[in-house]
Amino acid sequence: MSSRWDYLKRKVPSKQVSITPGVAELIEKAEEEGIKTAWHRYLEQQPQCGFGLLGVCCRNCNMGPCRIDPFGYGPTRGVCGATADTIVARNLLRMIAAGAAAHSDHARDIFKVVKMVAEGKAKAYKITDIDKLVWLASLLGVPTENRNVNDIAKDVVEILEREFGKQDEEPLALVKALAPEKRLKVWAKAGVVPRNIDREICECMHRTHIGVDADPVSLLLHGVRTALADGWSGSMMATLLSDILFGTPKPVRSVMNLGVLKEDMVNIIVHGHNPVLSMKIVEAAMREDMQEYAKKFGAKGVNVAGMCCTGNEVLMRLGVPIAGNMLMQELAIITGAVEAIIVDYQCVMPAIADVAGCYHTKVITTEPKMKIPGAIHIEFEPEHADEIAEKIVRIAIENFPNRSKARVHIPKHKMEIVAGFSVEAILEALGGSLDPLINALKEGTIKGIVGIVGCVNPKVKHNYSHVTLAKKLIENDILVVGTGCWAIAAGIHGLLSPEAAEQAGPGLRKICKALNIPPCLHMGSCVDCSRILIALKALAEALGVDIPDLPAAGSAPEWMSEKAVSIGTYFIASGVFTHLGTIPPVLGSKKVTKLLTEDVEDVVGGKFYVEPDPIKAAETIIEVIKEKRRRLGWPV
Ligand code: SF4
Ligand code: MSK
Repeated sequence: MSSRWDYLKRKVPSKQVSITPGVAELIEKAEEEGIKTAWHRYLEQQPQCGFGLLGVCCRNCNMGPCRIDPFGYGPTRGVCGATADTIVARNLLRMIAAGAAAHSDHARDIFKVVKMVAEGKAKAYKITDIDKLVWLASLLGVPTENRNVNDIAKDVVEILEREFGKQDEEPLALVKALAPEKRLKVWAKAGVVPRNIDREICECMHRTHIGVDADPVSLLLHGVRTALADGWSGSMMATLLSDILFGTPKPVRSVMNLGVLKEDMVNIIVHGHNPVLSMKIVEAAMREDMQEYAKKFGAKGVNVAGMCCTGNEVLMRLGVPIAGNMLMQELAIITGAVEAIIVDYQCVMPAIADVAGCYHTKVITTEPKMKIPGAIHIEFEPEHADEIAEKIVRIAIENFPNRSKARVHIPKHKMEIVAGFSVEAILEALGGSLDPLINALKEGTIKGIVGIVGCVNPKVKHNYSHVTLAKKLIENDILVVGTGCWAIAAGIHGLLSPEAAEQAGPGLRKICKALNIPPCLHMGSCVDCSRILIALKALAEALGVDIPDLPAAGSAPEWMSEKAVSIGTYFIASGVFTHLGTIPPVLGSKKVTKLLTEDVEDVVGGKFYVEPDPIKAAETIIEVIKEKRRRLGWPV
């Protein structure tokens, strides 16, 4: 049976869909070989459903699905009587719930490994950053003096376990310990202090069930509470425990883009978000015996490259090169040079199994909660991490002779980068104190700080907004920090190297050169947006102000995931003016749109601003930063 694709024979305008070198040539290779990518499937989906785009479609019960006519000619209420305002707010709340669940469940998985280490049950792992454990323990009121590391870790995990399960109305322990006093007061006044990660997510699902919460204000406020549970506890926990387990990132040199794949080596890609197995895979692959084993199969050795945020995690701690961001996962396989792609979870397209089926590539899923038809499933067990990692590396190596050399095409492009700017690393670069940064901000040498985060999305030109916005901001002496797929876009396009300081305005350039840092700082993976919260808190407290007073902003220029909705929401709730470059599905309700882009600022100090054009967005962000500087009495 011929598919719609065969019928339409649609081609992707390969040179127009991305600014990233190597992408167009692999899209063209895919078309020559009859393989579809996300860009092709995006074309096939056109026109996308207008009701869905506006957020006015509801299928929360079986009286529906219902949709509201945004122009007022058709139905104005669902069968149950829900209005567009209710439906849009409910849908958004479910997106926040899913995003917060993804981050926080990731935290739970890391938590489980740390707990096993503390109990002596996961011999493959150890507490690497003891200072960070002691710091966290002190914040949580756990005694640390004259105690052994595992005993401290046991007490810490006992407190963190309650973040998911406690039933009282008290704030989450990490929120109480880490959020600025001023923010806690604002959240208490708005009634949005999070109490329990799982409870807030569960309550999202309850409130959005047929016949429960119909008030958009009440729904959105619970969205804020849920997102705060994610940012200041779930994601925060994932970051802190990953640092404790694997070490807090320090600046590290590496390389990014598809050219990191090697023609004469076994290429393994680690993809997803959780580093617990991928760290072990990198260790196993780098072992001398595995490198030798690869030679037996005709390769020169084993090369591991990262993809998306698992890539960011292993890059920051082991310097592993990154092959690309989310939209490049299929392209990496289309090079024909990947022996195995090992995935954990989140942002892994099910389509990679189909694409891999056209080559010799093995897709290996490793998490009990993430399986893909057509993939091999080798389940991760922390107690046997080393053995599982070795088994996977061997599978990849043994697959090398199956590679069809005639079909290999690796784009040559790659870019040198420096990544790994945790808050601690930034402090160290500043000489151990925030003072140089604060003085630079006060004088106006650096005008402000913007966190750019989030995904890539075939709705917009791949990596264009990420790079354009970042360039425009640094030209205007605004320091850019960021995470996730933005960080990979910035790296591929040369913004993560100290030499990129040449592209910055005179003030920022001077500071970057003095400190030998890039003007755009790679702070990690999506869950590491929590690092940006800690940086904002430190700055606000050092200046004696609240986060909304800082000359700072956030942006997700090409976002697509529900996690990004949760991140954006905890940014605004933490007092950050937050730009979105792709339009969220809320325009079907004027009320919800106004609440998110105007009214919410009076409640929590931050708000959303939607602008697809990155140049216009940069201009607005610069104006917002100027206004904040004026209010602080600092030169503009
Ligand atoms: Fe329709 Fe209401 Fe059911 Fe939604 S909850 S599908 S609006 S009847
Ligand atoms: S991987 S959530 S596409 S940043 Fe973190 Fe990239 Fe967004 Fe996934």
